[in-house]
Amino acid sequence: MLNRFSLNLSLTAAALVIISACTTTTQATLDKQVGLKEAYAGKFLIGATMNGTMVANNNDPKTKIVKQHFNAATMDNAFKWERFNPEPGIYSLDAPHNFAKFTNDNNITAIGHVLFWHSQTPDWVFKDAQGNLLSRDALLQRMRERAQFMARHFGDQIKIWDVVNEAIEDDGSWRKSLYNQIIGDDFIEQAFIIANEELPAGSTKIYNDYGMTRPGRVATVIKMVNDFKARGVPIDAIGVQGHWSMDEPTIADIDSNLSALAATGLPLHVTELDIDYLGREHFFSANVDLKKLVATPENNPYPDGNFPTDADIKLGKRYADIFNLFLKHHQNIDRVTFWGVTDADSWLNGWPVAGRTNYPLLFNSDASPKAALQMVIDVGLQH
Ligand code: 9MR
Repeated sequence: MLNRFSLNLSLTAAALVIISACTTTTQATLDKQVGLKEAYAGKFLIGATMNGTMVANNNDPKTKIVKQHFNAATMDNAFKWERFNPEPGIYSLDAPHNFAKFTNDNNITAIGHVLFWHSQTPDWVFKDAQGNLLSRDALLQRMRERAQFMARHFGDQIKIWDVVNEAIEDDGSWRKSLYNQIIGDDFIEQAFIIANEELPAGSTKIYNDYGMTRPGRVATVIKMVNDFKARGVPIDAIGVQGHWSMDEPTIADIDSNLSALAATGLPLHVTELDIDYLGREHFFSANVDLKKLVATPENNPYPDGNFPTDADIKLGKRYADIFNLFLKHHQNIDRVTFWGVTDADSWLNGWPVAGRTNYPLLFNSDASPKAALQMVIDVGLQH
């Protein structure tokens, strides 16, 4: 899908890389460095997750990184039910409004994360004033009101939504969340019907999950999507989170997984990419409810924030392999979003081992670029 515009950009970008390679790394050089978004122009959007501090301050170094490198953005927590609407009738809208303004001002595609998720949802959502669990109809109505509120306040700016997050277990069974217990096994279907009726026409509605290479989960996702399409249940895209580590899943597994998901005919969004450099101990998943392990010198080798260059290059190679694969599938991939901007923002500093200093993203904690950043940009420029 390389058009003349993106070719020109790539050539300009390549020239800038050569210029920057010939000079010392001054701030001016960094500012001129070709952005990730230019390196992948014409292939897919490149996004990052932002937080409330970043969207409130245009001069935050991380905000500047977003403007330079990314053309899509997602808030990490601000739209989750717990943050957004912690009690009935109480809304926390500063960060969401700042996000809408920031993305609009900077021509960045805004992603809504997330309408319905079993986690980070306050108890009151599922209960009546007496503390009893709601009926199916009452919960569906509450979900509808949330979608209506989003449409009313953010419909002009946010046109892509993670509608349901993580509702399928590793073994492919429906997660027995309160949504599932109260509504039944058609919870996901009902969520998409409501989102379709309430969000602005043309909004992209995504089913989003982690561990998409797990055979049980991917089989259910594919079956569900095909069933939805056959029965006219409105779903528009599949979100592959991409919380991966250095060796899991393998490139071959990701490759066949992307092919299998794309065979549904829906576009794919890689929604939450990061590479857990330090590893997952004995399990592989992004289930935040799992028991946390303890940091030790063995599993926390760089506690002071100094990531050695050879490790940085290893990380860059892993990312380069993954981005080469994304390019192979680019006709089916609409967006690739990193879950954070710098290492300091990553949830992987707290999971699965509490208190580790992890190095999963392309920018160091002080907002300086890693070697891995240029390696990912180079992959884009070579295509
Ligand atoms: O990045 C989010 C982190 O700040 C929160 O503490 C955490 C709580 O669950 O959620 C993180 O984001 C998650 C996302 O919303 C859904 N997929 C897994 C992400 C990482 O846990």
